[in-house]
Amino acid sequence: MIIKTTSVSECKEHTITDENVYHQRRELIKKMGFLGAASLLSSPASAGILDIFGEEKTPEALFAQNNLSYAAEKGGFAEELTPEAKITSHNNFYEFGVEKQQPAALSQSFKVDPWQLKISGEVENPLTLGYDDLYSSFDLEERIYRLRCVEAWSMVVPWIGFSLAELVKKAKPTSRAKYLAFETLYDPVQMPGQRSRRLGGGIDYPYVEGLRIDEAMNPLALMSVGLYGKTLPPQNGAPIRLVVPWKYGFKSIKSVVGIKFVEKKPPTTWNLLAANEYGFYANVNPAVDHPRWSQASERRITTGGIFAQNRIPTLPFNGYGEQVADLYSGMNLRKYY
Ligand SMILES: Nc1nc2c(c(=O)[nH]1)N[C@H]1C(S)=C(S)[C@@H](COP(=O)(O)O)O[C@H]1N2
Ligand SMILES: [Mo]
Repeated sequence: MIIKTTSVSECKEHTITDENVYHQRRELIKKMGFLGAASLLSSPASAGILDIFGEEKTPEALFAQNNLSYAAEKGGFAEELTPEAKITSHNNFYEFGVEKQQPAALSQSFKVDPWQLKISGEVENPLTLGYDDLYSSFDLEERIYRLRCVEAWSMVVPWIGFSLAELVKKAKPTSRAKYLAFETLYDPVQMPGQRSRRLGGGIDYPYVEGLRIDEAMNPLALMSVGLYGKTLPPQNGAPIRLVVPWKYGFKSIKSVVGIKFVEKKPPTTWNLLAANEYGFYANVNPAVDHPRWSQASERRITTGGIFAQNRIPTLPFNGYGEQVADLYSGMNLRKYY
């Protein structure tokens, strides 16, 4: 078990952190006031998550030990964070309804402990992670990422999670492993969208997604277990979801129960539903419009009201081109949309 603990003193941190980011972090830590309150009030959902000192911890208490300076390490991230209340009330999670407010309303009794995430297929080391393992098997970090939905809205989210690359390394892919096939929980009793075509938007469940193995190994690809310093709320994909910040949001599959290493490109939910509108790659690309709307700009969801304009230009690869463009060199991104 590797947990990155913070040994950096507040003072030293200030000196290495750009002013903007520092204040942003202070804000975040203030919002994380739960650290006192929540960990005292709520009994741990599950006993048995141990930190490096062998002490029993809630996931939130574990998060609090972690180094939250990712944004600073990356040279600062000056964009305004989307407020937590918006990130957790404006969701796409069709298993809990197609309207933006439905997932928050219809998912609150979703049971995430026990959980099993099964890693299988073309690997030397197949493994199954239980609920506790999600928080204690890998080095947790905070990552502040833009999230750009294919519907042309976007947010800035402070995720907590671990690098997907670490999981791939642990699984030890064989030479035949070319893609990762992800699968969301199938549980129509708990997920009303899986029982009703109207609520579920006509998707054939379970929701599935995929990445090429080199995409999965890119350090930006994150398996997220929290946001704003707390465990993920059900509507954001509890207990564990993928976050691929350079791709449209639908690639960031929620409530994952399976990751299978495979030889052939796996089917993906939105591509199955409308192949001419949603490709396998789905890299954010302002130059390639959706057949029914422009992708040149987006509405950034900030502190403004629902009618706030906040229209900003969309960046190639959602602004992460420097880190990921090499993955697609020589590819025609109009054809492989
Ligand atoms: N299983 C599952 N994963 C999903 C979806 C979904 O409907 N089901 N919606 C996707 C879409 S379209 C987006 S934009 C993001 C939204 O994530 P958020 O609600 O945390 O902002 O989740 C993605 N992951
Ligand atoms: Mo989306």
